[in-house]
Amino acid sequence: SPEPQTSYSFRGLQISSFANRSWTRTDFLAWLGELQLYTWRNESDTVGFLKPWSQGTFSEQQWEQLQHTFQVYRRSFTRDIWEFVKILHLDYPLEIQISGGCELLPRNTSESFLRAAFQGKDVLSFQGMSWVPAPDAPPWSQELCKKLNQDQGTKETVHWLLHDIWPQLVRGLLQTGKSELKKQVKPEAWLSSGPPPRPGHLWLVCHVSGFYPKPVRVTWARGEQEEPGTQQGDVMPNADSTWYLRVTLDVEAAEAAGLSCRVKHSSLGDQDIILYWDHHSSV
Ligand code: ELG
Repeated sequence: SPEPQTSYSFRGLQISSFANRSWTRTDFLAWLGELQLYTWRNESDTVGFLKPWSQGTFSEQQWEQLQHTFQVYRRSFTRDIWEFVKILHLDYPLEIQISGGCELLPRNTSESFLRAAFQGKDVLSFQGMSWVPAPDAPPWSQELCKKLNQDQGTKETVHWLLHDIWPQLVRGLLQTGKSELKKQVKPEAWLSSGPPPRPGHLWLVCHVSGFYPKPVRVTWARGEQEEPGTQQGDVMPNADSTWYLRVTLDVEAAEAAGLSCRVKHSSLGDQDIILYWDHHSSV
């Protein structure tokens, strides 16, 4: 059965667009697991909370300090890029995406990462205590890292964010957001048939909808035996922040009898949902 979600990863994303020498914008978004907790739009001076518990267990003052760090960073980053573009003779428009995150691990340890992409391709990441060019990055990425690595103060701040602040923030969020993070919603499931893939065959569809959290396992089976040709679709969002999944099977019409669709989800405990094709009326 699907693992109960015990580890939550924290993910932040910075999207910076530089259209020309004067037009630029930077937006930030951050998630804990599948829940978006923060948004910081270019137009805004402050980081926006998307949940009442987004501040975690940080005090007002700690949060102010953290936000101030990000305000300074946003201004400096934009200035830096304008300068790099001049020095390196890069062409507009440019898109920079910076993603970072952390995962709490057993025994009070954590793992963090920070990397940057330029025009959609990885260019550099932060490793240990320094900036490192990505494999296959353009040659100027070396120069850039050399330059960034000269700023000891910034490297210390990045290290502090990755290894102290983010894990601390996540630990707090697991407390303040406990009830929402523990939320369980049971799926509904139903069967239908799709357009026959070829003569003499049936296209069986098992729909599973309305579940939360996201991890789910849906299989077509004959008795206890999983059917080999099972095709799992992508888990898709419903509008009410639950999830939807369809799992299909192409079978010879004569073989459809005896097949069943089985749904395992944390909200169901051990009571898997089992739907039998034989009992399905509208074949
Ligand atoms: N430093 C001010 O990433 C993602 C979170 C990073 C947080 C960094 C925060 C530190 C900071 O804002 C800027 O530094 C001065 O003031 C500091 C105290 O406030 C210290 O005293 C420091 O020693 C002093 O220099 C600093 O200007 C920094 O360079 C800002 C941007 C750093 C940065 N750059 C970056 C650029 C990261 C990834 C990728 C890229 C370029 C990608 C592709 C370019 C074409």
